[in-house]
Amino acid sequence: FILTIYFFITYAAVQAQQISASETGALIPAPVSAKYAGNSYVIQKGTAFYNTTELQPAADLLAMYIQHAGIQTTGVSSQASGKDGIRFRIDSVAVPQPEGYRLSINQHQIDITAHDAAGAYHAVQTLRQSWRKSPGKLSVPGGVIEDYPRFHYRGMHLDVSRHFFAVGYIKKFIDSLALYKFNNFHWHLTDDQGWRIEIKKYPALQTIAAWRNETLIGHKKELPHRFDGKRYGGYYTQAEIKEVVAYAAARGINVIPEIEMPGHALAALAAYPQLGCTGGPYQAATFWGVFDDVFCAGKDSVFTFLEGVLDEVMELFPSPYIHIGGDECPKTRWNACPACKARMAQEKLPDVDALQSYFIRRINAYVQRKGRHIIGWDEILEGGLAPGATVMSWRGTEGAESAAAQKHHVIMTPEDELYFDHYQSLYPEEQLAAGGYTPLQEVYAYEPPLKHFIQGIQGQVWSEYLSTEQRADYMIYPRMLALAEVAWSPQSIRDYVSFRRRLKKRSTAVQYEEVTYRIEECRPGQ
Ligand code: TNX
Repeated sequence: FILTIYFFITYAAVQAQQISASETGALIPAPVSAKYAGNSYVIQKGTAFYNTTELQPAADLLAMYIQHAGIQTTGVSSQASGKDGIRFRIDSVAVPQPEGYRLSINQHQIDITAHDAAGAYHAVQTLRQSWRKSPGKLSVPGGVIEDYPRFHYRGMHLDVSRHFFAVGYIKKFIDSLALYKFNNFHWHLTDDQGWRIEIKKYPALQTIAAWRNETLIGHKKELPHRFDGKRYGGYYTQAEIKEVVAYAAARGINVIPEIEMPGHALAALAAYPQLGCTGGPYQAATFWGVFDDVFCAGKDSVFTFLEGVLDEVMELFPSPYIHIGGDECPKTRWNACPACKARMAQEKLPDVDALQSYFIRRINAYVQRKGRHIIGWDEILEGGLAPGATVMSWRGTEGAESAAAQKHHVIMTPEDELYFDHYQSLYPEEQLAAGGYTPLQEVYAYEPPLKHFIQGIQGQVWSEYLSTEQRADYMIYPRMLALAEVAWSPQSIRDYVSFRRRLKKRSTAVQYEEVTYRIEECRPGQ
């Protein structure tokens, strides 16, 4: 009987929300407020655009999406206003929240008022999620949407070291981040298994560090195809990196490069063995893990090398933040290394944790001299935090609390809830994953601690088991959409039932986004 009542209540709630879901146009993340009324605006051949100079890039982006939908517009006019059409303007009084926007739609116009350039990009993505396609037409429901983000930093990470993903995939991923109102792409470019960014000063990073011996890949049997007996890996040329950074910028997304140090450095050591404590020889790792051979903290040549790398990285990435890794650095080699001991004596460092802190502080000072800030995983707290460093807190909340107490910025990246390399169900058919169990609902229920101190949240996509784009998509979608709503929408309107219904609508848009969504209640492959 109780069950019957429970089902009835759930059913009634679903019925009630179905109405509101059609009203909210199935937007993900849910907007702060949406009131639908009046007639739709129809975008069609010849639709005019009006904008202010500042919002030209957002207007261009919208024009491009419309064109991709098969409709020729007249292009973006520099006129500030006109009678009929799509109008962009900036007004930080009418829309006081950073990244905020207001969309006002009737049969004559789409009026976009944005707090700033970022707000205009978000309005464009809301339109892109809202329109309904018919031949030669896109119709956008009439009404007013007011919207702004809950968290200032909304990020997704992608590991391209364990498996290399082509530029085309990276761009598709970035476009998808924009669609769901993320504003940062954390590009994990180096690790033990491969160095993925061209550094002109150090060519062996391309000829050696970018490749691992595929015949030795530990779990090769469980992974499909792509293993053809050749060397395995790849890297992005500097021209490709620039292309990706520009592509992201045109969608309002900042790209944060990560160069791992002092640990997770085996691939770089394979190329330049003199940078390790023992001098090698080393090989790029053939399986994920934590390895004893790391950059030697006793050698000045290590800092010269890393500064040379960072010089080129900072040329390529305008990001105010540069991620220097800092995680999982065993101190086995440092403990046995005369150069490290000499450094500790010279700098009066009490222990190897302090040596790690010395390492990070020295790199931090270099990065700061160039006007940038470092981000590191929470191990950078060990032995004392470098001034101005932002902490990505992945191992529970202790690191976050300690960093916040020291008035440092914190981004929550918790492994229990936001590691998308974990299993999504307990079905035995699930594709091989790193371990862990993080179903969609758990991501959706995530609530970060210390709201006043944290800048925002980020999802992690570690790729040891993601040997193909399809496998990566399967792990990313739809969990990334749940995270988008946690990061953007007010907590008070978060509602899993509504989210699931909106998600179902979105997943019918598969072809449009060229992404295969994993629908949670289905078994894999169904
Ligand atoms: C931990 S979190 C890692 C990665 C692994 C991941 C697997 C962190 C900073 N490092 O190297 O790929 O776990 O879930």
